[in-house]
Amino acid sequence: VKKVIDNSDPERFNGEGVVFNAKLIGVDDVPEARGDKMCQDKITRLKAIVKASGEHKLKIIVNVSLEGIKLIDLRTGTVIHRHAVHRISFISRDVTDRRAFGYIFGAEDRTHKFFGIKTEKAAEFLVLTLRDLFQVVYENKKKEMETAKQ
Ligand code: I3P
Repeated sequence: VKKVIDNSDPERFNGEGVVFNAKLIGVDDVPEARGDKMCQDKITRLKAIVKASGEHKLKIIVNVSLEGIKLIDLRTGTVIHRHAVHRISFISRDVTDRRAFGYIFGAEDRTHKFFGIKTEKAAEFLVLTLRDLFQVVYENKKKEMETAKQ
């Protein structure tokens, strides 16, 4: 039985959250926390690098939950990256490829890392899910602050 995901249900990010099949194009440092052109240049570059390597991109599961984004190696089940929502500074579509997008993560040491991802279906689904997650986390935080004030 196929699990039906209600895309308007804010509770869908609770617990295990939602998952997407994808591949990791690559990861690299970027100088800024945001920027469309910077991200487009970076994803183009990362695609060229992985192509030139002749290797397959790593198959991953992108897990989206209140904990943030987890990138999991599909084959081994190992979590290879964990990114809390408040540290994700930018999400960028790849305008040349409907199945690709990237995001920027602000690390503890204040460097910015770009993660380039190729989704199995349109990247739009994942991008919109992330937008929703940010909204839900924001609303939760707001409620928390209001409760704390009372
Ligand atoms: C593959 C083709 C696939 C691509 C795959 C390539 O090349 O471009 O579309 O998967 O990448 O190897 P070929 O047609 O020469 O077999 P994606 O579309 O998911 O990128 P991969 O090897 O990195 O999985």
